[in-house]
Amino acid sequence: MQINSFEEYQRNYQLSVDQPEEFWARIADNFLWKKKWDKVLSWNFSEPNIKWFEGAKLNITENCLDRHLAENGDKPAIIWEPNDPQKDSITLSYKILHEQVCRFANVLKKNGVKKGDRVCIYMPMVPELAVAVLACARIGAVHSVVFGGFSAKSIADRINDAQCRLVITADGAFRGNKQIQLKEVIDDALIGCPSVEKVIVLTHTRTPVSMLKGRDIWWEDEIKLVDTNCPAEEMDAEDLLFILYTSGSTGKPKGVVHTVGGYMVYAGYTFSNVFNYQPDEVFFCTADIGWITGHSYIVYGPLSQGATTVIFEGIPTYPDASRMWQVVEKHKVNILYTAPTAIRSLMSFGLQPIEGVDLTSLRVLGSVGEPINEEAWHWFDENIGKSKCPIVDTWWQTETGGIMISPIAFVTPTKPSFATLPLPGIQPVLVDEQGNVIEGNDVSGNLCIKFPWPGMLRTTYGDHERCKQTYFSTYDNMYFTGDGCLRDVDGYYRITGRVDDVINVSGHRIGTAEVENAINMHAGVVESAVVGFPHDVKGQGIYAFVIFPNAHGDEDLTRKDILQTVTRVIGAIAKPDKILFVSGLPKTRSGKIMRRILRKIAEGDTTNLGDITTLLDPAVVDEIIEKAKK
Ligand code: 6R9
Repeated sequence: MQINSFEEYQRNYQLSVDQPEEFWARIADNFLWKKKWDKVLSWNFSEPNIKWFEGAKLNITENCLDRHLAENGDKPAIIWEPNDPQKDSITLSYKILHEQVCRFANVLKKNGVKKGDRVCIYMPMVPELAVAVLACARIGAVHSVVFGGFSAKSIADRINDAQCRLVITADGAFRGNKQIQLKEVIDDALIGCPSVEKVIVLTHTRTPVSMLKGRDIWWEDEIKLVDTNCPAEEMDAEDLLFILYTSGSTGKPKGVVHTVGGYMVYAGYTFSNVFNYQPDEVFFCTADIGWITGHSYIVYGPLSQGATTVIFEGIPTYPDASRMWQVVEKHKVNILYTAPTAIRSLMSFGLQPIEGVDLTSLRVLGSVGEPINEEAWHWFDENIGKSKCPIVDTWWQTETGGIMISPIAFVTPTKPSFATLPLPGIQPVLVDEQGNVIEGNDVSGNLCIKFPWPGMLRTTYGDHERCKQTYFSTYDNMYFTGDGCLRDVDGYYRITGRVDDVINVSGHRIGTAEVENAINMHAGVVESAVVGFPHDVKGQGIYAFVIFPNAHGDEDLTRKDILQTVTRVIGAIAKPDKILFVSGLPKTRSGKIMRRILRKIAEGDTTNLGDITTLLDPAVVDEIIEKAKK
């Protein structure tokens, strides 16, 4: 299923458009099914109702583990690199990983988890996180991984939305020179989560934690009570595999739902092709498993292809800015998949951290999460890839399950800051505000996809109407991505950023409405408006305009109070970079905040604010501009 030339790509692409069912059936044949499908695809984008490989039976963990045992049982499946470089790394072979997954799956069963039950996972980046994820999949439980940076309230909202029965966590996590008290956060969250019956706690940082009788149990104790024999649950292709929450235009994060068969095929196919993965290569994706990139390209994609995948607990700048390169050298990484924000941050340390580090193992570089600026692209290319490694700038989303528009390494000619061309099976269209499809090249518009692909979301958990409204109602019969995009003279795609009220901070999606809700929870705040602004390292920063009538006393302290409130409500990742106290917000006569104006002010570009005559009180704009200058 690997594409090896541009001509082959074109042939495959054409086939995927002309005969999508034949195309995907052929790809799906490379996976292990307990029973093959009756029908490859049935769909409509109006309800929406999307089914891939209907009637097929499988278990994704047999594809990620069992099928590699006979020939590759001793091959490393996971290489774990700890936060502290002085500590030993750990390698788990496919055989050992299989054993651990089966054993932990039995722990879940013993604690009452059944097929279809939801399990929340809130863990550090340790091998046991992958074990927990795969153990859920083994028994047909639906995992909902929550990133370690979210607050107790965010976790509680997610647990309640999915009605999770069990939580898997650890005492704490190491991140650079910080420790995060994960169990404490879970304890706070669970005060408001009646659906949770059991909490399994892994020891990692070994900080003191409270253990509630009847509810909290230790991972290490539980695994002693079960054996390693756990037959894989037979799943329908369209059974739920996982829920992953992501931000949108409205205040409440959505639980994006992925199903077993299509997701597996798409994650595996894109992994194998985009990175041109070769047997025995080491693949290092620097994302956290708490995000979709980690789901698809640390766990499911690589393991389904029998690859060796690196799990890195730490951060690129700890203990110093050479760490990521040290990890590459130490584990002889062949493919490095990271984010523009990490590249920009490491760029700022100059070339010294790379000096003397052996990066010759690298063959392919990847970028994901946000637009990569040309400067960062060239720096990555020249200093890390030594101008020899193709860079795959991969555009995709939590909702798409896997990479959508991207070069295929060694196949697609690249162009800095362009995601280039759609992968086989993906039919992008650019649409104007009125919903007209924009044909031809050298054009830009809103990016939509007009035909289903196996990895696409099926629904938003517990609220199908919301899925329809968010993705399938803006334009008829199309999936709307929320991104703006241009197609250049060569037909190459360049993603220009979100066109909705979502900000992309260091590759993390944050809804402006979510941040506003959090700020507004502070007792003294009357109203707030949040917009994104260009940030040298993070890509975008968060700028909050806040009406706080009594902030005059100590503005700095009030700012800190607001940051603390946001940290409590969402998590530290959503803290505004700038807070400006204002006496009013620019509103239209119908009461809508004109964000366009605030965005301009946040960018520091006040020369052309456009038409402000429709504002209720135009004077407020001058006041904000004056304050923003200070
Ligand atoms: C995989 C992931 C999705 C949003 C997406 C877009 C932005 C992702 C990008 C990119 C430009 C790329 N995005 N990859 N923008 N070039 N190569 O990041 O999923 O967290 O859901 O974010 O990220 O705006 O809509 P997710």
